[in-house]
Amino acid sequence: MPLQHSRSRLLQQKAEAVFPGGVNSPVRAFRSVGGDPPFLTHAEGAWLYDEDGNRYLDLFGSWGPMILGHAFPTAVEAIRDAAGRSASFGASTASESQLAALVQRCFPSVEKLRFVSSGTEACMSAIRLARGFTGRDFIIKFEGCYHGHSDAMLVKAGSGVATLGIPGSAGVPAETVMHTLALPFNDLDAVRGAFAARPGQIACVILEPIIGNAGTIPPAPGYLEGLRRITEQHGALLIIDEVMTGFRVTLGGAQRLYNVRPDLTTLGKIIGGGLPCGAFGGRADVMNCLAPLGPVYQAGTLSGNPLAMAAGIATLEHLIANEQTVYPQLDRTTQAIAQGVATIAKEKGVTLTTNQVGSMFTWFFTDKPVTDFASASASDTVRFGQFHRAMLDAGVWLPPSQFEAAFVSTAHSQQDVDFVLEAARKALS
Ligand code: HOZ
Repeated sequence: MPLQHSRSRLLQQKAEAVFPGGVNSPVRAFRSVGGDPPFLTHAEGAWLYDEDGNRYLDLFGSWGPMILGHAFPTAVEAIRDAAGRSASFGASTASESQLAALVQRCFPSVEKLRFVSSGTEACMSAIRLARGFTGRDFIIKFEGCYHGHSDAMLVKAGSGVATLGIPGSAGVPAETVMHTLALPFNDLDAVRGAFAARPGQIACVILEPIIGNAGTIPPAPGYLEGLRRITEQHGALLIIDEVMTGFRVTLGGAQRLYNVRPDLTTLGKIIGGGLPCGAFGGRADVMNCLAPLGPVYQAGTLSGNPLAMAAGIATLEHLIANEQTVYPQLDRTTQAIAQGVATIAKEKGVTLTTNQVGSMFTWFFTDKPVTDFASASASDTVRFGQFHRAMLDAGVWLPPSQFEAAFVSTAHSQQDVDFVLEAARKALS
């Protein structure tokens, strides 16, 4: 029997009167999967609760930050404690340096950093910095990678842009993106070609090292190392966007997993323990180009916000102290879910390609390997929508788009794995 969403439906109608599409971020409207977006009241551990009294096993983790599950006790306590001392100062606090030290412990390539309020800001600032440092205008990004919604990045982007089939956003002047080169992912020849065509003009290459915003797509063996070599040869910076993968696929992100040292790294999601926070950082000589030391401007009233710092510190301290148990556990749970459902699909004659790296994964409805945005887009997204609705009805909340990664947390238990497999048996019937 389908779940009842009458209160959520009413709230959605009210929301549509004030928010475009009834939402404050487009993919939340469930347009590409259909059905009513449930309105949530609270969450605990791996479970989400909605206005109609339904509960759902959470496989999207607020799009990535909730690696320890919802309402993780020490994070809640840290946020409460910080809030009692003021929600914002707009001035320096010791907590900023404390979180910075934890970030540096996980990411040795981050010699200096800046906190910002979102992944969008982190990527936008890193690109400006790369341009300022090199004195060059062109940037290379990859099709299906999403680096936030700043103008220069809205070219062949993943996430909501891919979900809604928007080729590039209206409102972005052609002049703003004329220096953005969007190339196919996992194709080093395309990158070599772009550098050959524009010698001395390309400031940086930015990428999601494991794409999450076109569904999960890992890098081919040698791809990241190849990008490192090419950027070095041409005096361009390599920016690894670890907004999704940072503290997720290993404590030190994808750069540790694949042993590649970028010039700059962007971070978000887990770094703020669920509160709005991002960061960008890397080589000290590059970071020293930022104002007030250098000519590249970047600022923010809520940068280094004390609540976000407190939640980030509590989260990273837990991950660092428990690294040896947390990451193997996340891998095992995710493997059991991702491969378990793949096996059920096979038994039922449903063709699935399952991409998984650590605790991020995606089921694509295709029999072909998914290695780039073209192959992700060729999968059956209508079938994904049907699957999404059936899983939601069976009590499992997947990301509401084929072009978003699913995330598992440390709060997911063996019973939760069994619950997902049972739901999939129904959904794939
Ligand atoms: N860009 C986010 C994940 N890729 C989606 C954010 C949201 O809709 O809340």
